[in-house]
Amino acid sequence: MITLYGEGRGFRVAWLLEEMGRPYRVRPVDLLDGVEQDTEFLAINPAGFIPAIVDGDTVMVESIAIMEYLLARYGPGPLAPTPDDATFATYQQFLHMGEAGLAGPINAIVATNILAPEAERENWTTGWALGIFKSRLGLVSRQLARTPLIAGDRFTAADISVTYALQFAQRTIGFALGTVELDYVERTTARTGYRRAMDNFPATKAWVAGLAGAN
Ligand SMILES: N[C@@H](CCC(=O)N[C@@H](CS)C(=O)NCC(=O)O)C(=O)O
Repeated sequence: MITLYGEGRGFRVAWLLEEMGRPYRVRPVDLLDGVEQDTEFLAINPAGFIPAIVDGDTVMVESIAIMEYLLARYGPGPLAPTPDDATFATYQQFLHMGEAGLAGPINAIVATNILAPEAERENWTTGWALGIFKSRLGLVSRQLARTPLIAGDRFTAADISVTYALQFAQRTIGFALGTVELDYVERTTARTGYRRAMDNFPATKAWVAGLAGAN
């Protein structure tokens, strides 16, 4: 059975596995407590970040790469359009943009807000990172004006990638999404796979429950 280390962006992986109907177990990793003592996890990912998976002899990090691995290894099924599909390029673009252009830049702001000395919390770099997020969000909005889901009419792994990123921005820096994005998140998170994954993520569930007005 696949072991998924860590919540956080591990949610993308859990959601995908729920949609694919594949069994997995979640092995919690407490980043806030410090991973230095967690020698079992450090043996899996010496760099100490989450998520990671162990699938037989395969060990992997990077949430989007893990999703691509799982879809290629056990799918793809309807969650990943094949290269001959008209939506393939859009799918690939937003699958990666969810992390590279949306959630990734937000990391810089979150880390600065939590870890930087008070006087250094608002700086050029956080402004730059927010600008990157907003410019990519513009592409998301443009696409959602054309299609109900990010790569067309069908729910795909790119929706998992982008939905996670939009919620990450909402929940961590209180980013106010527009109506089009809010409606989109409502659509994608209404899925059973989302709810099931959330039920396997107690720390995330508790954190989200503590945030006023978040879904
Ligand atoms: N690009 C990576 C980002 C991973 C990432 O930023 N993980 C966070 C938690 S969601 C983390 O482990 N932060 C601590 C660290 O990077 O040391 C991915 O998509 O998996």
